[in-house]
Amino acid sequence: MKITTSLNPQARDGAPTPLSATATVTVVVTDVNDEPPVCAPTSLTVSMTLLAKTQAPITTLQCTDRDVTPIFQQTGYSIVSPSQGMHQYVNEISFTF
Ligand SMILES: [Ca+2]
Repeated sequence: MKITTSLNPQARDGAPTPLSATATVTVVVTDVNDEPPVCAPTSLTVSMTLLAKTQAPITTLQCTDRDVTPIFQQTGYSIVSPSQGMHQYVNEISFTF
């Protein structure tokens, strides 16, 4: 995202018959990655029976990012706990049994 706007400030002297000049100031506001992904819910507890189908999804976790620029909105998922050795960064995540 890039927002551009222009201002035209005027300078005027203090003479009885003032003289003035103007200038153009262009302000460019660019987006930064200032929004972290947000997951809803932030915690999931899933119960399943031993008769559950294998390879079937048992839950879905969806996270969003409020940044405007597409590259700052992309979310990836990794499992960081309790399997501390497993830090795989993927574009989507699903849990299957
Ligand atoms: Ca972001």
